[in-house]
Amino acid sequence: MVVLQKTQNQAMIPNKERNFLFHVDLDCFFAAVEVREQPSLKGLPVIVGGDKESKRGVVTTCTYEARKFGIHSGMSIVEALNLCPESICIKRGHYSLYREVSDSVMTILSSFTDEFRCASIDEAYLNLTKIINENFNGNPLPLAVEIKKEIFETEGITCSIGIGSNTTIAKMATSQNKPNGITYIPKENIKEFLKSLPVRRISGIGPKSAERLKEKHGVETIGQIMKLETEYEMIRKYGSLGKFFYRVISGEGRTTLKPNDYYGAKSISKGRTFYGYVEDGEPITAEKLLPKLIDQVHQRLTKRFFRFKTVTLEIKLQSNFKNINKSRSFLAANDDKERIASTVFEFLEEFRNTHKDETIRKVAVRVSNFEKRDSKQKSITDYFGEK
Ligand code: TTP
Ligand code: MG
Repeated sequence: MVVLQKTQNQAMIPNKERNFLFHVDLDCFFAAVEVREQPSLKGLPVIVGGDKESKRGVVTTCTYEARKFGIHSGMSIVEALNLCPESICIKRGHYSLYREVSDSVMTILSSFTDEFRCASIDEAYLNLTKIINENFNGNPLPLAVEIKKEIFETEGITCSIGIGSNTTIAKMATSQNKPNGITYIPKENIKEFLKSLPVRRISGIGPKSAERLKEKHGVETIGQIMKLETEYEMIRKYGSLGKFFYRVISGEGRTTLKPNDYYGAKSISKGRTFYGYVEDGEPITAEKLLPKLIDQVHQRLTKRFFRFKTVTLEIKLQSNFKNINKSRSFLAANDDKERIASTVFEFLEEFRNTHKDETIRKVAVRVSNFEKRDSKQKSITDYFGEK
């Protein structure tokens, strides 16, 4: 679903003067990964954290189906099960898998712009001002759709995206339309957007500050704060918070990002868990799946102008969920699809010879150790060129 909030004034502001800050947040992240791994859980109220038998623990996160019953992060399992006794509890989450998926998502996001900042395990900011003004005629929506598509195609999970003229508004916009939404708040719509929101939705206003504002001033919505017009009045009434409120309401905020230096695209990988999947009545095998994965990895590689030195085949065993990785590094960087294919199939054959009784649960192809062919900013055709 796309929520596009516009006013007639928008046409008056030249596109070149707009800033486009994106905030991307994965939907019910840990729970989404668990559902992806166990597709039979799809559509069910699933809770990560807590033990159904002993009724101990707290909800780390839960699917949107569980949220319909009022279950949320931080709630005790006892309370959650009272609200929805049929909930499925995953006692021990797969934390290393969440980290892997997060890294993969961050790699995708960081490939859209150098101005990228990872804010937590499942959220990041991107400054896409230049590319949107230069290549998308000031329309941020096609890029938001592309980002969602890449994440879904690669990791099989959804995210929500908020777009605003600064990071504060972008983050607030994300929560407006979750899960799987895109919300764009143009600068001239900020006041209208903020008016009905609870004060707590402003990033930086925690539950304690919100409680104090309610008790001391009877303030619950941002609209109530907006009744005061000047910065002076806001400071007089709310102290240092008043200065902060004035900035947010006036649309002032961070419009550039200091990138984290640890997220460049370090690898491109494409994998699939195929336990239980069948195609044309036949179980899917690694042999059948690999050409498709190799194609997808190669497409991403060339889209991003990367040349790899290392090829890896990752195999997860069904018997004990252990990963077996086989890698080979070449002296010279290249972007040759045949090289990926021959290396990967050689590794698979080796694996079949040495693990005759093992069933493969997941297979992934990874290329890494990059050199960039051309470091120019991506152009529109890199995203929407022929496939
Ligand atoms: P969030 O993005 O806050 O939550 P979420 O992704 O589960 O749900 P939403 O769709 O509302 O974004 O946090 C990301 C992950 O961080 C979440 O899946 C689980 C973990 N987490 C904790 O470990 N402890 C916590 O208190 C919270 C809130 C989240
Ligand atoms: Mg999230």
